Amino acid sequence: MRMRLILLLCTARFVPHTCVLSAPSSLTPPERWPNTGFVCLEDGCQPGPLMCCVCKEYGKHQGHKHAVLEAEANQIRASILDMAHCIRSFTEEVSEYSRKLVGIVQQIEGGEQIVEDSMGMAHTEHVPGTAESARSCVRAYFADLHETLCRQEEMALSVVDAHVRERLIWLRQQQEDMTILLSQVSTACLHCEKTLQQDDCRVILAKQEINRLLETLQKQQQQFTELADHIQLDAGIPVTFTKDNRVHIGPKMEIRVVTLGLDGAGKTTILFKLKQDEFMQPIPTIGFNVETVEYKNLKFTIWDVGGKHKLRPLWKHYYLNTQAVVFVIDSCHRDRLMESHSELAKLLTEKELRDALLLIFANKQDVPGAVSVEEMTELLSLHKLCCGRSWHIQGCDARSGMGLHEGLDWLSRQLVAAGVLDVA
Ligand code: G3D
Ligand code: MG
Repeated sequence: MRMRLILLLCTARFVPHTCVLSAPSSLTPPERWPNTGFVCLEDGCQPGPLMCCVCKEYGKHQGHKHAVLEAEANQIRASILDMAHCIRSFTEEVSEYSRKLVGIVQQIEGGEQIVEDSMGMAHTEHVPGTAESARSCVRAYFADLHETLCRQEEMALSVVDAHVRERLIWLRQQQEDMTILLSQVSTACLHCEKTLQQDDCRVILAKQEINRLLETLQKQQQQFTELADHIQLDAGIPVTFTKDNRVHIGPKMEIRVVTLGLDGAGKTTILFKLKQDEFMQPIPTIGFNVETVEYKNLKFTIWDVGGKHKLRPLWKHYYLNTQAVVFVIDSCHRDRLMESHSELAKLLTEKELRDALLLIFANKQDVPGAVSVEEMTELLSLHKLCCGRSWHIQGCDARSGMGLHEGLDWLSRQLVAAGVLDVA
């Protein structure tokens, strides 16, 4: 910009000089006159002013002057004025811009400002700049994250501690049982040995008691064998993590899911289908159904809560510790889509479901004319409604089971922290 300005000023300065030096090559055409220097302005010469050097009255006529030069100079003056005007406003613009730059730098850096207190006393006050505010914002975010992580760590450790405690209690109980068993067995052995050394008459008398003893021992041996077959004595504590930093101990990860939606949407049918893989005639759910569905490495505890209008206020009692919400919509009931939308919108404002995954089943896709997944997404403005959370919409037919496992697959992928548990 600075270079351009200098160039403009140079051009302005050189224009008049060039004009003065230029000379006509002939007397005619009038458009060349502005380049001619001196003209005769005497009456007789007026119709066709000529350069004084060729005026036939040269010497008598006094009215020679730099008329054209003057006009040209005036023109140049005018253009310089114009340019000066432009430069002035340009300068103002640049100054204004510079002032703004200074202001922005101040706003970013912050600083001291003099303020008057209620007593009229002036004192300086620190005004934080945007840099400081941004840093505070980052600090607050990470402090919050840190707090959440600490809380999650405490919870995860308490899960491990509870597991270890229960396991040790059980193992110690087993140790005690084994000690008792061993002492019972050795007592029985001693008794048998003693009996063996006695005379025939006493041996015959002890027969019943020995039989009872041996029977008991056999039973205990059987129980012990069964127990030993079922229990793997392994000191390992396999720990896995969900994506929301919950800890899980054991081969199957347990996930708490709540199934919600309007009455008649197909929640119970979905639950039955997942549980038994066969269609049963559902009866309207009055309270709730709860089933455990095992799928891949996951163990879903699914709470199916009644969707009738009167029961909906009860939904919130099922939100605690819920990792996923399955919201079922009847795709062939267009009239009730807006009702579904408002119930879903209410759900999404619940604090306890803030981190819960959302799987939407667009059920009854087998019914001709059912709203497709794409149309449902559009009609319920799902992208807007579910913005900022993990959600997925899955078309399904609960009667045949079509789409149900795809939905659970999505949940599995979302729930298990990457690389921690093989859900394939
Ligand atoms: P709810 O638990 O959400 O209230 P239900 O819903 O599971 O009780 O189902 C309500 C009705 O819808 C039931 O029919 C059920 O058979 C039917 N239904 C559920 N899923 C589907 C589906 O995918 N396709 C079709 N065509 N029907 C389905 P009834 O006749 O017993 O009311
Ligand atoms: Mg039901």
